Parts: sequence; C-alpha cells; structure tokens
Amino acid sequence: MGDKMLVKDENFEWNKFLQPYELAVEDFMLKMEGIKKQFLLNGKYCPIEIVTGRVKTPNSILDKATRMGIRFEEIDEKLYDIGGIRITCKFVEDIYMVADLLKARKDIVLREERDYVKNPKPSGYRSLHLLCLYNVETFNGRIPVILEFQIRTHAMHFWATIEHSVKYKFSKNIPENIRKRLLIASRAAEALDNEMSSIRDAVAAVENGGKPLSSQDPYEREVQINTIKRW
Ligand code: 0O2
Repeated sequence: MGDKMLVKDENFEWNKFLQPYELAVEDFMLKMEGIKKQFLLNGKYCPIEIVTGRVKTPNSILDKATRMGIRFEEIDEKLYDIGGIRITCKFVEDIYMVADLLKARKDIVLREERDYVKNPKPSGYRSLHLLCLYNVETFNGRIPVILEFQIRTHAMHFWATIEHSVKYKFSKNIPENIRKRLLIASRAAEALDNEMSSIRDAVAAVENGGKPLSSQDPYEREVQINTIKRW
C-alpha cells in the first residue's frame, strides 16, 4: 500500500460501519456504570472512578490506518481502537483490579494485553490496554467488534492528555527539549502515583492500629482497606 494516504471514499457507508462500534461503546459504558453501582450498593471500595468512551472519526481512522500500513478492507480487524473505553482510577493497584474484573467477564474475550504501566512507551505514556472482542447485538444480528479498554490513573490521564495536545500542536514532531521534559513529567506522574499509594497505605496502617497492611496482593489489600476505611 505504501505511504499513500487512504482517502475517504464518498460511497463508503461510514455510518453503517461505525454503528456496531457506537453500540458496543454505549453498551460497555453502561455496563461499567453497573459495576460501579454494585460496588457502591455493597458498600465496597470501587476501583473505578470515571468511565468515558468514544468511537474514532473516519478521518482519524484513515489517518491511523495509513500510518500503520493497514489496507482499507483490513481496518475492522487490524485497527484495534476504533471503539474505545477509558477507565480512570485513583491508584495504580486499582488499574489491575479493573483489569481482573474485565478479564473475568463472560461477555468479552481478551485478545491482547498491553501493559504500558509496567513497560511505559518511549514517549513516557503509561496506561494498561486490554483489547477485547465483544459481540454486539444489532437488529442485523450479532456483530463482533474489538474494543480497546484503556485503564489509567488520574496522573497518567493528565500526562496523556497534555502530551496528546502537544503532539497535535507540533503535528506529531515534538521538539527534542519538549519531548525530554514530557518524559521527565511522566516520571514525576509515576512518582506521584507511587506516593499516593504509599500515603493510602500509611493512613490505612494508622487506622489498623499502627499495623502495616500485611499484603501486597491487590485483592487482600482491597479487603483490608475496605474493613478499615472506605476511601
Ligand atoms: P487517539 O486520538 O487517542 O485515538 P503502536 O503505537 O504502534 O504500538 P497502536 O495501535 O497505536 O500501536 O496501539 P497503542 O500503542 O496501544 O495505542 C492506542 C492508543 O493509546 C492511542 O490511540 C492513544 O489513545 C493511546 N496512546 C498510545 N501511545 C500514546 C502516547 O505516546 N501518548 C498518548 N498521549 N497516548 C498514547 P491513537 O489513535 O494514537 O490516539
């Protein structure tokens, strides 16, 4: 295909193509709100703070497909983030709790996990991505679509939002000094995440009669925190 920009085919029915993604994103936004509600109704600590979703625009799809050398006919099987759900959490440990919740569901099948929290991108980008297959019910029958779940902390989200705008401003060619500063800012965000978890543990330990939390396991930690205090 080369580097030739994929062009918008006037006859292509984008609306029809994107509809299953729209439905899938809407379905999952609702499902995530349902999970949130269950935590609250059961008086448990909820690892999910904010849920948002979006479907890529045709221009953004064509732009990314061109960049990645994906042919037009392959877009729906090779472009994984046409439908995206973003979940923002307070703590890094919450990210993995949310991931476990998603992996345990029967209505989605995990296709791929990209852990940019443990292995940040060279840009400094951090988030956990789960690429999942979801069968969306439409009046034309069941249609399989890939959804990309991006799970991140507020600090990771703040960084990604600013870096995204900077990239856009410089048409993806960020000057070297700005790039370095963004990398330093990403490390600062990581330090902030670590400190917030540490403060949480210190407070929980105080409330636990001075005894530190015994487990590094996020589930046990969650149980302990729940018994000590609702955050
Ligand atoms: P938008 O506008 O958010 O939709 P590759 O980068 O080649 O490994 P791919 O398919 O881009 O492969 O997948 P990846 O890396 O999992 O990234 C998908 C999405 O994650 C991106 O979608 C961004 O939303 C986010 N992301 C990934 N890397 C970065 C980064 O360095 N900075 C920021 N701010 N976000 C990132 P889009 O389509 O690029 O963007």
